[in-house]
Formats: sequence, structure tokens, C-alpha cells
Amino acid sequence: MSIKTPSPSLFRPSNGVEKTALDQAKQIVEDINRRKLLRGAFSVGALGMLTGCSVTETAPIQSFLRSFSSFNDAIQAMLFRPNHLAPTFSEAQVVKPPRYNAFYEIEDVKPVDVSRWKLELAGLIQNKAPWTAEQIAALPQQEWIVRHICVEGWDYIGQWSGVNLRQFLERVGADTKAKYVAFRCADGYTGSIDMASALHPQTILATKYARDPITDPFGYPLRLRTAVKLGFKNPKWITSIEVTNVYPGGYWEDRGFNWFSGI
Ligand SMILES: Nc1nc2c(c(=O)[nH]1)N[C@H]1C(S)=C(S)[C@@H](COP(=O)(O)O)O[C@H]1N2
Ligand SMILES: [Mo]
Repeated sequence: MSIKTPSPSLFRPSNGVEKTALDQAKQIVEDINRRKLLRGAFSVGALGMLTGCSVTETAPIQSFLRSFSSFNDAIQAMLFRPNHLAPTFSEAQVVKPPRYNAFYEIEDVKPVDVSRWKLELAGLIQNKAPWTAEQIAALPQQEWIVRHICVEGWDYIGQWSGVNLRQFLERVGADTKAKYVAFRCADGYTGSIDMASALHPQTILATKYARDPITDPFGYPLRLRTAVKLGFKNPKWITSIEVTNVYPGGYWEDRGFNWFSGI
């Protein structure tokens, strides 16, 4: 799996010795090869071609480094296989209850009052009428038993059901040629994914876990559950979905996590 953009410290001179541009270039190449971002071996020469400069010049390499995160996103998007299914598991393997995570402790979860909750729609969507939980429950449902992987280094197998996101986006007349699907959440969290991942068969707006309604800590009444992204790309307690061509970022993305974060 490919995870985060290399931390900036990877490229900072260590033990006081300034690294040459060529050393830095070699490091980038090693990093790309290690992460298997490109099939086959990648070379310093290829890096020169990509950056359009000689790898012995420092300034262009620096600016290439600054663009490394978006470069990484572009490569991951290129390698993404739209209909390739992530591994699925049996019901016996499902962890109950799921494992909690958020940018705050479980004690601080503020349950959503479903009688007042609505899913708002925004951006490049023809029918922006908001949805109640009841209306969403009346849509065709599907279930996936998939692995959730958090960047913090833990994972669990979960059984999620709800509305397929592609079917939902098509139903409301979303522009599925747009670049991004962005989410806002009741707790102030935000997140966004690329359209190809939004349209992936294993990406759903989940309302149930192990056939029962999702409980409060796990995003009741509606959360994203995609098998093709790391945990933090699965917003919980969703209150709005926006389709847009303007890069939306997100809570962790704005704090340095690699935006694409596919698995
Ligand atoms: N609204 C909201 N969604 C969120 C988060 C959050 O803090 N707020 N944390 C993310 C992170 S880092 C992870 S790993 C998963 C955890 O989901 P789980 O509690 O169902 O395992 O939720 C993601 N979605
Ligand atoms: Mo996470």
C-alpha cells in the first residue's frame, strides 16, 4: 500500500552536511521505487525528465520537492484501478464493535440528533434537495466486509452497509466528471476524495455496521465507508456532500497527510 508523502525532514540536510542536488534527487528516486509508485525501476534520469531540469541544479529540485505531494497524488490517481475490488472478508472475521478514532477522544463524541439531521448537497449537483435519514434508508442498500486501515498503524475488518455512493451521485444528478467529492461533518471534520474513488463499487454512504444502525461514535447516522482509502478519508457524521472541481483539502490533508491516500 502507498501511504503518505515523505516527511519534509527526509530531504533536510542531516548532521549539518548540506546534501547536494544529486543526492536529493537520488533520495527521491529511491523513495518512489520503495513505494512502488511506478511499475519497474525509476531513475535519476527519469526524474530529470519529469522536472524538466538537470538534477544537479538545486533550486528546480527544491521546487520539485515542494510539488512532491501533488505529484504523489497524480501518480496514485494514475495507478488507481477504478473497478479493482479491495479484499473482502467473512462475517466471522468482523470486529465488534468497530475500533474508534477521531481527532478527539470517544468521551467527547457529540451524538447527532437524527430528528433534526439532514444531508445537504452542494456544488455540481442538479438536485440539491436535502435528504432525511428516512429517505436515505428507503434507497437500495448494499454491504461490504472490508478492512479499515488507519495511518496510526492499526486496522480492523468491518461490516458496513448503506447506499452505494456512485448510485447516490447518479440519482441526484451529480457531475461525475468533476474532480472531487467533499464532505462536511457534524464535528467540524472535513474531507475530500477523488471522483474515481467516489465512484468505486466499494464506496458507500454507510448507515449500518454488522446489520445494525451505526452507533454514535462511528458516525451515526451517516458516514463514508470506502475500501480504497485510508481511515481518515472516511468522514463520519456527514452533514454535507459537495461535488466540485476546486481542490477542497480536508482536516488531516490540511495538516500534511497525503491527499490521495489510497490503499
Ligand atoms: N467526522 C470525523 N470523521 C472521521 C474522523 C474524525 O475525527 N471526525 N477521523 C477519521 C479517522 S483518522 C479514522 S481512522 C476513522 C475512524 O473510523 P472508526 O471510528 O469507524 O474506526 O474516521 C475518520 N473519520
Ligand atoms: Mo485514522
